[in-house]
Amino acid sequence: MSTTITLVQGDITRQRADALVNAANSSLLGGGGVDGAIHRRGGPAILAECRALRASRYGKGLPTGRAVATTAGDLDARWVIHTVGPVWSASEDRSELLASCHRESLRVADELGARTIAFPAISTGVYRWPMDDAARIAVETVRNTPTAVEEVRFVLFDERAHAAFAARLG
Ligand code: AR6
Repeated sequence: MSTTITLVQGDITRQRADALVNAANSSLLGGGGVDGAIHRRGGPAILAECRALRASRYGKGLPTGRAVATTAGDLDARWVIHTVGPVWSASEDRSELLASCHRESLRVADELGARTIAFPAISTGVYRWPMDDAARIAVETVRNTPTAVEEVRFVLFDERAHAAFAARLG
């Protein structure tokens, strides 16, 4: 089964998909950007499951580059897959961690049986990763990761992000 990569410009919390990926932080307890929007629109059930994860498997938080699923609450999806992107660093190459976010999210999606998944541009907001480089890593990683997911949809918030991903998709 081959995976189709699609792009849309918009708000990821308005998307319908089996799984929506959240650009979370290690605490799993919310934040700004995509994370804030997902918890706002998804309602308290998501945070309740995140708190349970912190009380059990992830007492020290979810490590950077890893992914874990919860309910999607009131969102038009079955699951939210929370992943923690790396903070951009000019002095240290953290690309492998950003690639890992995409690989691990797809691995979790496969475990769940998700066939459609929507990703935001992980790490390109509060975590300051340059958009063109993030688009390169995201698209290359999805292309190179074997998965049963049929559609990987990148949901880009603005025209600049959409153009960066479109350029990489070719
Ligand atoms: N839908 C799609 N994309 C969005 C949305 C949305 N509703 N809102 C923002 N973006 P960010 P990060 C874009 O900051 O850089 C949080 O506080 C945004 O323009 O959400 O991985 C977490 O709790 C940018 O291009 O995630 C963490 O502490 C991209 O999504 C930290 O931010 C990612 O921006 C994670 O930072």
